Amino acid sequence: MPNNNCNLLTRENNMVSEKTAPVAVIMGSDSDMKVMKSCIEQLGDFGIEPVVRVISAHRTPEIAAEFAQKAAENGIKVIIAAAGMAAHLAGALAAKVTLPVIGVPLDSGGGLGGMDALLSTVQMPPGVPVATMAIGKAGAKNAAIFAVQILALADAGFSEKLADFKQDQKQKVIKKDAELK
Ligand code: C2R
Repeated sequence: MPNNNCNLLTRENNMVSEKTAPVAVIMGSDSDMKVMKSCIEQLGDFGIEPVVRVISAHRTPEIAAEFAQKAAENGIKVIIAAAGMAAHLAGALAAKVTLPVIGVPLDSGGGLGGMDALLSTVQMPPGVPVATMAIGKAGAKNAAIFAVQILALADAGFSEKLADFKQDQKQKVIKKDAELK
């Protein structure tokens, strides 16, 4: 898995780090990390160091089920699940939890530009929702913000950080506009 600054929950030599965090970022492959880095960084900007795992509903179905079964008791409040191609990861996790699941469809270069992942993530049957973001980097970043918005419902500290974030974003656009004049 590519190096990154977040604390990973990995299975190496049968050792599993027991890190806990309110947000988990799960991706179907380490090849998704180049895009999902922006999600992890955005969470970091809000002071959240997420649990990060590579888990595949297709390739490691037992681990996906085990992760979902233990997510709530491990302190996770929101799950972000990102995958490309026939992206069943978010839906498979949503099937097993009552926690909110945010799906990020990715363009993994299969020739369909991420539309494959978008449709497989968004078109969930009634009763098993996945809050689906835009394809790729924008969706990855928005997934982080949306997760914080969910946490902010019960945490005024996050509400304040979100208000600051919006204000900062607004000021950046106003500054760019002024620079054109
Ligand atoms: P590789 O690059 O490892 O071949 O993966 C991954 O998210 C990745 O975008 C290619 C793509 O397959 C996706 N993948 C899924 C699932 N597991 C892996 N869609 C799943 O369980 O849905």
